[in-house]
Amino acid sequence: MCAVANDAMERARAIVSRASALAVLTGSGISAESGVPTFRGAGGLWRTFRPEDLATTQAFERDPKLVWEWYDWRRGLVAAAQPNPAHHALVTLERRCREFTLATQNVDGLHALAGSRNLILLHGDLWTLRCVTCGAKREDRRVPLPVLPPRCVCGGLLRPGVVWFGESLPEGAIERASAAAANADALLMIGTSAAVWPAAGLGEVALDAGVPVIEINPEPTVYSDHVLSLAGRAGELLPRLL
Ligand code: BJW
Ligand code: ZN
Repeated sequence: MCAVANDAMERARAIVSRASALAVLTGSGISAESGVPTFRGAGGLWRTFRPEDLATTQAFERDPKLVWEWYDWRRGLVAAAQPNPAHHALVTLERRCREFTLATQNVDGLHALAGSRNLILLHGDLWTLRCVTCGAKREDRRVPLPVLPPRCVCGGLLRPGVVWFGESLPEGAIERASAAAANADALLMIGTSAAVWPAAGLGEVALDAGVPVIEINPEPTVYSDHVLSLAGRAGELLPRLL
């Protein structure tokens, strides 16, 4: 028996089927059914690890080896994961829409692996390494990395190419995602607690512009009372939405 009321699902279907321009924001919950841990809530990474020890520039400056050991472990989890029906459903939606923008907070690369094209990586990605000295970037998918912490050819430390707390998002990323949310026929917010800014603000951007927002999440968020909320797992509900 599905928890989502049929009329909520029907309303969401009507909005999505009429939309020719869609914006989507995803968070770690969309990859939960692929076996990738979320951050908050039961089993979330921040239940076991402190973000200030592992996901800030200060933590990296203090102990780059410790930070890299954690990222190397996570790279291993993600390397073993495959896109799930929710990632695949978004690829189908992209093919159907005239305009489709997928802004993800995820660093796991599963949207790209599934075949999503117009992607905005708000928080970077796990497979890009960046030199803290010369700024050079390189892709490295080896798991585990042979030496921790890895070093650049210039001798500088390489860091994970992700966005830590207190850091700016990649140039232009939030601006492009905001423009997509404000100009879409609907915004889908999938598998995010909407606790982290500025990504969480995309829902407000859409609501302020009069764009209908559909949320898919088994747990309520700050948006749930203000949008069309489908309570359930993305891997089940997104394919039904199509
Ligand atoms: C399912 C499911 C299933 C489960 N199906 N769903 C304004 C106000 C307040 C604070 C700030 C602000 N502006 C900036 C800040 C500070 C900070 C911030 O937001 N802090 C808050 C926590 C208070 N933001 C920043 O520092 C950002 N930078 C910035 O704004 O720069 C300018 C600036 C700096 C300083 C001051 C002011 C301005 C950068 C944020 C970087 C976030 N980095 C991380 C780590 C990335 C690298 C890594 O992966 O290691 O990004 S933290 C972590 O949270 C990760 C995620 O992308 C992000 C969001 O989490 P997400 O994806 O929503 O996951 P969860 O676990 O929270 O939620 C999962 C959801 O899925 C749950 O709701 C489940 O129910 C659901 N779910 N199974 C569907 N099957
Ligand atoms: Zn370098």
